[in-house]
Amino acid sequence: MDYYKYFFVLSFAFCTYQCNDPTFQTTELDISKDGKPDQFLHMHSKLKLGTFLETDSNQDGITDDFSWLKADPNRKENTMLFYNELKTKDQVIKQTWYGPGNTKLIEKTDEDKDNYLETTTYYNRFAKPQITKGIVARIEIDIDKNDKTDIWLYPGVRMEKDSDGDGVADCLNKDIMEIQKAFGLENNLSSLQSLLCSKFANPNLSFAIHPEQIKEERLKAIIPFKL
Ligand SMILES: [Ca+2]
Ligand SMILES: [Ca+2]
Ligand SMILES: [Ca+2]
Ligand SMILES: [Ca+2]
Repeated sequence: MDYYKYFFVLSFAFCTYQCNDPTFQTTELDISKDGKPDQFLHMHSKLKLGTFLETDSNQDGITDDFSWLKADPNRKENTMLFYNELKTKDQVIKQTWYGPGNTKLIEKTDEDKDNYLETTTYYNRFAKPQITKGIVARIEIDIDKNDKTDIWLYPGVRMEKDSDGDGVADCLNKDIMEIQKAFGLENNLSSLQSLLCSKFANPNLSFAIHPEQIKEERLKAIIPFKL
């Protein structure tokens, strides 16, 4: 978690710096074409590069979508995304980190809307822009908000759980239908938590403990371990 804090401090310092610096200028865009600007690209005046993009995605006059990027307005196809954050009512509801080629690396979300981003999605190498299917390698959920994963989901394959709270996966459920049903419910966190789980006869078979065991390309996350 220190990584995230470090990143935020850096990002915040960067934003504060650029907002106060006359070498940065803001370009306003009217994406929704209603005559009011709803997107603000903060550009480095000399480099002519966009570094920070704010968007009011729901047209309520308050920006809610923030991207840290490197964007040349004349070569939009070369835009590099680094990080995106979505907010609602001043609460962060989603954070996404990107890698080379704007491939999604990690996404943190608040599924139960309690202002704690308990769900982390780790993407595979197929998570390129515009691709939405087959890109999730695993999902980790920290149900009790102690920064230790309680549930690991490997889509279409298995769920692993930490049943004794030591942060180490110790049991397994491979009933895909049951897992998918629980995951689709509104109270999916508690539904997943209540599913039965069988102790590992051999902990070496755990994907969470031994991601090197994973053979299927789709299930290989770019970042194999919890950050
Ligand atoms: Ca808004
Ligand atoms: Ca939450
Ligand atoms: Ca936990
Ligand atoms: Ca455990």
